[in-house]
Amino acid sequence: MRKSKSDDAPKFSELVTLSKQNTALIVVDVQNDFVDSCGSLYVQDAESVVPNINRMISDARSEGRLVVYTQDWHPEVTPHFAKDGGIWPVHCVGDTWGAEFYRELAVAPDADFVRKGTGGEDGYSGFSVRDPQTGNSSDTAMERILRARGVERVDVVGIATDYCVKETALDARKRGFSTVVYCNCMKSVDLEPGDSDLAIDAMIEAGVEVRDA
Ligand code: VGL
Ligand code: ZN
Repeated sequence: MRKSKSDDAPKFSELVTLSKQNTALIVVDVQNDFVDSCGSLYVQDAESVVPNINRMISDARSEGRLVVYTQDWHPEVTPHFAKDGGIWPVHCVGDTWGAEFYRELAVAPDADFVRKGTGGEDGYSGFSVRDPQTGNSSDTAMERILRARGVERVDVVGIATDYCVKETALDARKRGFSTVVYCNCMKSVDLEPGDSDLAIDAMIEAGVEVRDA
């Protein structure tokens, strides 16, 4: 006998999972120098959002969704650092403790990883880096990884709200991805008081959805 239509229809829970399939999670720079209180560019209270980030990672993995981790990954000399003409203390030098993922971050071994700044480039977005001499921008592997998996929407979490999270979210919007950031899954450097609010305003302005996880 022919099955009735309702037998074939996906259950609500299956629909929810299906609708999330094209959503990837981007975990931005949850590294010792930003998150450990001994780190050289410690972001106040960054460790407090790590359990929320881990919950997002675990949900994404249990639904079979793509998780991409970014890492700030600088050479010892780069115009990104104050000692070489930039504004930042030395941080996240490749292959040092400061560049390692924070010990409590749930790192999925089969995930994708994008390292930024490896050739001394500047910039904050997980999608692109900028040559400090020419000012030319070039893409990281991020967009290719997302497109190869048919991703249309990205959830962006991590450090820091006012730099790498913001620039990654803005770049995601520019490239046509629906983009969501979660207030309880990010923290701000706040070089100036209010930078966090300015970053959130800029993201909303660009069409990024801002909410709690
Ligand atoms: C970042 C400052 C310098 C970040 C990276 O991950 O937000 N901030 N380098
Ligand atoms: Zn950096």
